[in-house]
Parts: sequence; structure tokens; C-alpha cells
Amino acid sequence: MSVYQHITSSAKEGRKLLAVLLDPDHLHDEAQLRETVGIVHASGADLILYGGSLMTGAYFEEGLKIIRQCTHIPVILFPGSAMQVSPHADAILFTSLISGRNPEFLIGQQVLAAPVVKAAGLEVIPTGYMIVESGRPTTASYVSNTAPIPRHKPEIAATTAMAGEMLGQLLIYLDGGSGAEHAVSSAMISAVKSQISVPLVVGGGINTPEELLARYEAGADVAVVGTAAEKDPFVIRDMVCALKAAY
Ligand code: 1GP
Repeated sequence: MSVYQHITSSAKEGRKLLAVLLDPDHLHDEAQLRETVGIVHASGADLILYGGSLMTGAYFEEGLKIIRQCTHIPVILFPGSAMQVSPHADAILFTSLISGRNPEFLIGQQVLAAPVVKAAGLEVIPTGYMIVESGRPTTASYVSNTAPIPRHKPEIAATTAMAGEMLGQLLIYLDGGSGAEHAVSSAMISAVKSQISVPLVVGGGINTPEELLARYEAGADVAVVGTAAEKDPFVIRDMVCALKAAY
């Protein structure tokens, strides 16, 4: 089964998925990365996303190989730029930043990445990526030089997601950005979910099992947790417990 089939069949059956985002810029100590991945693996998380908005170190490929040694959880690249492509992953979120109006992140980086992605033989998951204002500027919004969707405008998010699906995107990713002060609101998640038929991914600022369940309740099919897992990987164990008890 492909990674995308796994996501769609889970969404159809109402099985919520938990994805852990590992950022090579933050986890560049080998011992720490091995320990984190070991805990994520033992916790029973469903997916690993790998990538970041910046790439300050040269640790990308090395880190990916270590993750593969430590777990069989599918690894999906979540690249901040065309530089973050590797054959050592299972799939790639081939994102277009549809909430923004910066051609570089709508199509520019994708043109540069396309031949590399093809040569890598990765499973490609076309993804409509939307950044949502979350209380303070995030790296994703700053680096992409785009205005996030206003937090209290669910209708803008919903119509943007509709357009993304009509353009052929197979996933919609609503992201408050890494370390978001406020996670994407339930109102926005349910507004988007009501207008699309492809699976919905939600991330940014989800730090507790309660915040996680609220995102699923509102309509997220996949929730992404990064910063909280970097601070304390055991939070993933607590989140998986809460998820299993609720669904
Ligand atoms: C960021 O959605 C991810 O792109 C995860 O965000 O680091 O806030 O969990 P956090």
C-alpha cells in the first residue's frame, strides 16, 4: 500500500493518524535523534514528516538515514525548499503554498525539485499547503515571504482549500507554523473539512493530548506534532494513548 493509500483509507474509516515532524535543523545530534526516534517508534505514531523551513546545517541526509535505521514508520519528506529531497524516504509532500501569493513557493521551487524528485523515485503526494496566522510570525511565513491566512477568517481557508482540490491537490495541509502560539482553530478546521473530499492535515502549536483530540474532533484526518515532541518525545506516547482511547 502506498503512503497516500494508507492516509486515504484511514480517513475513510475514521482512523485518525498522528504524524511526528522531525526537523533536521533541531535534531542534529545523533544520540538525541536516535533517542527521539526510538521513543516515537515505541509510542506507535503513524507517520514521520521530515524537513524544515530553513536548512542551516548539512545534516539532512545523515539524519534521514539514522531515522530509517531506527524505525519502520513511513517517512514523508516535508521540504521547505527544493534542496530537501532524498531517495531515502518513502514519499514526499509535493507542496504548493496556496495560501500565499509568492510564485517562488507556488511553482518556482517545484520546478527546481521536479527532476530530482523523479530521479529519487519517491512517491509524490501533491499537497495544497496553507499557512494560518497563529499569534506571532513563524519561520514558515517569514521565509516564504507570504501573508498567512487570518486566523479568524475560516471562509478564506475553506475557499482556498476548495481551489486547491479543484487544481488536483490530493491533500490539504493547514499549518499554524512550527511553534505556533495558537493551533489552527476548530472553526477553521471544520470549515475547510466541510468543503473538501481529500484528507486534511493540521499542524502547528499542537502541544497536548487535549489540543490534539480537539483538532481531530473538528475534522483533521492527520495531525502533525513537532515542537512538543522535540521538547519531550514522551508526549507522543501520551497522545497516542489519548487517540486510541477516543477513536
Ligand atoms: C509545522 O505543523 C508543523 O510545520 C508542526 O508544528 O512544531 O508547532 O508542532 P509544531
